Amino acid sequence: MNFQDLEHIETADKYIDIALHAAEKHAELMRTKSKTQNKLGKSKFIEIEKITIINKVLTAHLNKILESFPSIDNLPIFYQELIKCTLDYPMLKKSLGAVNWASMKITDMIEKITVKLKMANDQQILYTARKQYYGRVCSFVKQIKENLEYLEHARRTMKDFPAVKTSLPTICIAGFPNVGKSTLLARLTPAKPEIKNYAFTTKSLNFGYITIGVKKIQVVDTPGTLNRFEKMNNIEKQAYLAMQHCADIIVYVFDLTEQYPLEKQEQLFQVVINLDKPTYIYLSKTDILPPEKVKAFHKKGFVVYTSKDELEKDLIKKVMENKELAKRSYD
Ligand SMILES: Nc1nc2c(ncn2[C@@H]2O[C@H](COP(=O)(O)OP(=O)(O)OP(=O)(O)O)[C@@H](O)[C@H]2O)c(=O)[nH]1
Ligand SMILES: [Mg+2]
Repeated sequence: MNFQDLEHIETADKYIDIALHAAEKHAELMRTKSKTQNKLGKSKFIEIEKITIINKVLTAHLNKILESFPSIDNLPIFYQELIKCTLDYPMLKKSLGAVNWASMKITDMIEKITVKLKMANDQQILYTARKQYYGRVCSFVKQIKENLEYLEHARRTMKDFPAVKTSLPTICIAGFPNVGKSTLLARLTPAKPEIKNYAFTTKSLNFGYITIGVKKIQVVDTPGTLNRFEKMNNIEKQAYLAMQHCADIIVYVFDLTEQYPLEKQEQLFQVVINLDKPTYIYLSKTDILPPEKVKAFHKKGFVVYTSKDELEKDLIKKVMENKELAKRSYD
């Protein structure tokens, strides 16, 4: 899923300006083209052309907004939850409803006003009808001013959402900062995430893909320490939601080089276990650890992987042995 292509949403005033400008430009062209000598007839023709353009331009812009926003209820649950925790979900729905309402109201008026303009038997009636029409159309657009502003805010937020391929079998890598999560991602996949010798290097989800012939497995490097959900920043929330809603398997990375106390890493491991997903343990940095320390590290009920190759082999096996996951492994 990719929200990068959501188009910029203008202000209400800007849409009114665009429509009026287009109508005026069109009218100029029509004035030179109109053959009729009858002044009233010519005015009617021009006014009808103008309102037709206003209607077309405004409804095209408003409908484009509606079409470009995904139907929220049909989004994968990960994105629905992400929207709920980064945006005002009821306001987003209300705003899309308001744009739809304005578009319909504007469309509804076109027939009535065209009849009115055609029937006008003097210039004054014509101008009054036109003025009323402009007033009402502008008022419909201005009534959704805040909704347009909110949709632009939502678009900018959603543009930065991670592009998770929710249909692929997905492995999330979790663990304390600086333990080697991104390094593991780079070892399992061709991805080239930023790897630095300090904590919180990764500030968004990193993606990589294990390719097995025509099949693919998505691997996600998830940053953050997973505090209580309310205390998490947006990136940590994304990471948690990805683990909760996208992960079919979790790889938890332990680091015994004592940057972070083992006790803290165990606490986070418990949070991950509570997600109730198949979980694998990878012990990083074993090349710089005393072998006895590596040997002594056990977790009841878990295999502790120290080799990336062994881990990769078992992860692929796990995915391919599961009929449902294996079926989803085509991009
Ligand atoms: N010696 C050794 N160093 C490693 C290993 N894995 C990671 N490192 C180093 O540990 C540091 C942190 O690695 P990252 O992969 O960036 O760790 P991370 O968990 O993604 O860190 P954040 O993104 O900050 O949470 C880097 O300096 C790595 O080079 C390993 O297996 N052996
Ligand atoms: Mg990282």
